[in-house]
Amino acid sequence: MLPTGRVLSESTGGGIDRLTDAEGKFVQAKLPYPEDFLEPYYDAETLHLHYTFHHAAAVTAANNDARAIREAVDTGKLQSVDSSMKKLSYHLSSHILHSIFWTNLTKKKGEPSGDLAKLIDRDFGGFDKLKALLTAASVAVDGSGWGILGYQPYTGGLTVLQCENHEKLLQWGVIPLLVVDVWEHAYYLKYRNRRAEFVTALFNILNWENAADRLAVAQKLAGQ
Ligand code: MN3
Repeated sequence: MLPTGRVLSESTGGGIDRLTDAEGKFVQAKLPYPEDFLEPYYDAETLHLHYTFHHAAAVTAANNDARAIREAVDTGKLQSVDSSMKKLSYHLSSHILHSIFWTNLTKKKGEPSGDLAKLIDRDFGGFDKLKALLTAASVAVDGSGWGILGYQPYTGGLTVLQCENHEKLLQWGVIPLLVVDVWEHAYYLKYRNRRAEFVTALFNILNWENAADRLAVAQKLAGQ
């Protein structure tokens, strides 16, 4: 099925992404489009490597981390469990953000509408200003990380985060709506060292309908 913007899992009744199977093991959802779907802005080779190796490795590692924590609990050998907890935070956050990232991309250039556009106007002063802020946050990440537009249920508003690695510099509770991967693996084949060019290009394929769907789910979860 090709993405139309309505790509949240039907199996969860349009709720938040389900990242595990029935046994609770982390699993990678299928890409919602063919690997060359986002050309020329996002090239097929990068997408292939990114999804098949980088994202998949995080899923495998998160399962290993979760198993190590469970074994430590079962055996009472808790001396080094903190290391597994740190790794799970890193790998599961990678799995969550990558899973969202694929659904945040589409072929059609668009802009926010409806409630999402209204909140963007209220919280940032308009789409152009949000675009400038999200771009600046993404381009300026120290090392590897993400720019994130999220919904903060404790305030009922939108927020832009600059996330280092996959799990640092966050606010508790924030539900990501739209995420920009600025790890070098996300762009280096095509854009080389030109991260800003990649982020600018990405705005041609951001799926604002998906972000709007995610806002509706986040507000529902928050009871707002
Ligand atoms: Mn990545």
